[in-house]
Amino acid sequence: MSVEKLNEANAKTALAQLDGWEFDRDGDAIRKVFEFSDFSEAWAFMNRVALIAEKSDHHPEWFNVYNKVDITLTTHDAGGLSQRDVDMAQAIEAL
Ligand code: H2B
Repeated sequence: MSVEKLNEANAKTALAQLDGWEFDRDGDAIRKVFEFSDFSEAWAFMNRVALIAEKSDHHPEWFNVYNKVDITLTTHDAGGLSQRDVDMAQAIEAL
């Protein structure tokens, strides 16, 4: 699926509405670190994100240690940040 990279203005507007998400990789990605009470809670969260990712065919780059889940969203097909990343971040926030 071809997806367009968001321009800087649209990316900033989108990010302003996403609690705790920040630009990474010179604006080509967005990132947030989630913290839970323990590994079990973190893993439960990751399971739910994984279901969203498979359903939307859009997959996070993520890193987990114990109770922390560090998520980076970028669109490889677009070579940067796209609406798909924003949609994914919103879906994660809605969990
Ligand atoms: N995930 C992310 N984050 N970016 C992509 O460009 C992407 C993806 N592309 N998941 C999808 C899968 C693509 O590889 C398949 C073929 O649609």
